[in-house]
Amino acid sequence: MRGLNYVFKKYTGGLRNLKMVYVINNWLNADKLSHNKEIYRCYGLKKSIFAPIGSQVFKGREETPVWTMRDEADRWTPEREAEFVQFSSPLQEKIKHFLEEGFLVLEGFFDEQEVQAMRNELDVRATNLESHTNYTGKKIPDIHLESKVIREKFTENPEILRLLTFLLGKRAIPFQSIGFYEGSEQRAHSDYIHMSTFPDGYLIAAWVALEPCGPENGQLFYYPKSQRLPIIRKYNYDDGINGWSTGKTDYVDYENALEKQLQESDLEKVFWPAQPGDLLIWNAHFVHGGSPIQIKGKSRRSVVSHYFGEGVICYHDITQRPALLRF
Ligand SMILES: O=C(O)CCC(=O)C(=O)O
Repeated sequence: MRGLNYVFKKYTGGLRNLKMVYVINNWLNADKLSHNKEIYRCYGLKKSIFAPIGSQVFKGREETPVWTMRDEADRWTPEREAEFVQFSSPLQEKIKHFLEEGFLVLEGFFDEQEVQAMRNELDVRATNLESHTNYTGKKIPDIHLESKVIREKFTENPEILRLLTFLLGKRAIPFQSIGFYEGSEQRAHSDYIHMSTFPDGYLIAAWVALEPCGPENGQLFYYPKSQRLPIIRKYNYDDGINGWSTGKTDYVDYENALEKQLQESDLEKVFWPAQPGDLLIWNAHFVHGGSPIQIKGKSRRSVVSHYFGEGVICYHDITQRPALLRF
């Protein structure tokens, strides 16, 4: 089975707009989709767990996104309040900031030794071509699956998981990670077009700097309060979806639509000069990106992990696939 998965990943690039190709991939990964049987039933979704899925399936059923995004009246239920008061008061302030602004920063969350240990994990893979499954050559997808150090210190760090679980309002399940050697130079986007949920909003990300970040090596930028922008879903910009095709899987149209939305808003773009060990946590729909690298080839080692909330429908709107979860 592993062999077939490998062949699929390597050779199906040109066929990836065909829904049938993904159905085959879903069959190959049945063990990572079986949890959906119960979840689909719970949300009244009459669909095979192997079938393509996208935001159009939930059209008209969208509710106000979960409390982490907008629903202020619902934030402080007694249970949540009881858990909230167990965090230190500086962390409580950070949590309030997250609810208003869509993100929080824990400066120096990791000490020098921890940063060095995680950076080594990236460096030892720098010359190992097997790791470079991502075509950019700048990233290692799912580095937490191959690096125990990154998994234990970062992706599955109990302190981080506890905070993310609190912020999500559901148990945070590590879904994927990316180790970066260099800045991504990605245009402004929200992760929600890549990783979506029903009900809305049960995705959260944590990002750690492993060296100083600045204009020279493609520091992150973001737009505080952008989580309140209306969600741009695939059906809002791509009408190429039909019974056979996922529609376009590049997302320039999405980026253009978001850029227009940002220009029409009064949101401010902020560049973040992160220091080694700084941890950034952002909301499902928080707009961010990687700024252009001014000194080409300069490293910007960092790792990001994305987490879904337990028990919701998780899917990739951009490619119309159900998300494969390892528990
Ligand atoms: O690290 C970066 O430059 C961007 C990361 C990012 O956009 C993401 O993980 O969603």
